[in-house]
Amino acid sequence: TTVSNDAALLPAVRSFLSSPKQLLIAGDWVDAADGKTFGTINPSSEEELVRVSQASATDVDRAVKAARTAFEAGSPWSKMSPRERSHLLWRIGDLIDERAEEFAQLESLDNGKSLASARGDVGVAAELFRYFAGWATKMEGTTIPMSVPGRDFHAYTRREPIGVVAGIVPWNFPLTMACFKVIPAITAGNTVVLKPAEQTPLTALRLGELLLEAGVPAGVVNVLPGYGDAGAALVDHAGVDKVAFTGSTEVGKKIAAGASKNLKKVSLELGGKAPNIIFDDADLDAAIAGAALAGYFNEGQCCVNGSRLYVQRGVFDQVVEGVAAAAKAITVGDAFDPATTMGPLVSQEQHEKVMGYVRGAVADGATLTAGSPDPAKDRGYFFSPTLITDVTEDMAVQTDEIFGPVITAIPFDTEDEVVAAANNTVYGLAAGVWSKDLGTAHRVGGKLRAGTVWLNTWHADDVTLPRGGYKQSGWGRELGSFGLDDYTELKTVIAELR
Ligand code: TXE
Repeated sequence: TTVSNDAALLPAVRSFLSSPKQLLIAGDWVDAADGKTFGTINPSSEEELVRVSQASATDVDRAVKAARTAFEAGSPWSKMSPRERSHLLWRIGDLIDERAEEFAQLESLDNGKSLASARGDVGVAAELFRYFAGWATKMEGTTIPMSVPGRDFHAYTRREPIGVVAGIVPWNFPLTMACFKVIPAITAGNTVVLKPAEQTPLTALRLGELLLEAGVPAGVVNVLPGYGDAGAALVDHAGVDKVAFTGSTEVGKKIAAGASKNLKKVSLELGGKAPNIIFDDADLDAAIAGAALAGYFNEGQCCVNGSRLYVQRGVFDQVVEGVAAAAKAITVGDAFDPATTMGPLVSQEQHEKVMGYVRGAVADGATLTAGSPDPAKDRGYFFSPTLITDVTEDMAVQTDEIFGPVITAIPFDTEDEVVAAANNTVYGLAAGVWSKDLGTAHRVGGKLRAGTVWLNTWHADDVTLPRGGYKQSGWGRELGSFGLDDYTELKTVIAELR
């Protein structure tokens, strides 16, 4: 068997994994034009789960044409009323709930996150469909007065879909990231070509099956598993009107450059290096638990992960001790083991990257207060939650996004000093402040240059809330009402009343 814990798998999951996975183009499951496939790996066991068709530029062209045809005036999709779209979205949310355990098992197998964590992600995906189902009927415009002496006008705005949207997503939340792109896009009436990450294609493919089952017309959502070359081909394709990307800042820059050739619309959700600031008047129990959650949730593979911990000097030792204890209390193990509270990292590449940063910090003179630079187990991409002290601001472990369960802790004395240090980064995705003083919390939160600021909490979230990055953490905002703006064109209509 290729699955380490075969017995625990639902029959539906076993059946899904029993045949090679194909591309979804124009409502059909098809092989890649050149017949290429790749294996997707279970990070807990390092075993191949299933072969998956690998899209190339030829497949991208086929999928974009299918999405274009599905978008065109007169197509079943273009004729679907907002209310029908709303009902369809709600139905998909319910279908996901019905198949929740199946999605959770696939996500956990493919990504390595614990089953409990995967179940949480699947719940978010279902809720995202229902949240946006409400918006489909509320894409309103405004009427705007005009003042032209002696003449009468009626002017109003309409929100219209942009066209074909390319969604390119990463591996850390494979299903929810796919949903972040697909759902607002189709809510607004666009069509989509989705490229899941090469590490984690399975739940996006299963979602593709479910969308067809729910009645989404052929070609409205196409799913193309593949590597960066398929993503780049989407960015280059003249038939794509907008690119929505979540991933590394490095690739985000390539996408912005590529899309500028024909000025496609672009939204980007990129890397982060979030500062988490604990003042000495904080509720320390909550702050310590929050700091561990901030750094270690999702194996630390989270763009809003609170990786830079700043603690006021008077409570520094106490907080470091608390976070180190929390790190040591985490059970690292196979994603399917119910005792597991931290699964493996997603891939060997990611494992080597994280290990390299920790070894580098030790070589530079930093202290490992919790964790180890070496793998936690012989097999699987496991990594112990790590806390590093005696860090300086110029160390790579402090400046770079690591994307693993690694927190650095640095003491500070004054508010001005910590705000300057916190903002001294090219990133600006998230930040947090812990203080019982409302003035301190809100004042410091206001000074932090980040798209999300948590006060006395971390990772608290809802599908209703917009998110996105300042600085090199991205362009645009996702979710909430603002999240739809990036998937629509605004048309101003001016009629003269003669
Ligand atoms: O990301 P990539 P990787 C960060 C994190 C991580 C690092 C590398 O620090 O360690 O990025 O991860 C597709 N044109 N984040 O290499 O390469 C790729 O196939 C178009 C933060 O996995 O950015 C995948 O579908 N597309 C992040 C997607 O881009 C291209 C989440 C993301 O992969 C492409 C993930 C190209 N030239 C990693 N090259 C976050 N913000 O949450 C690759 N891709």
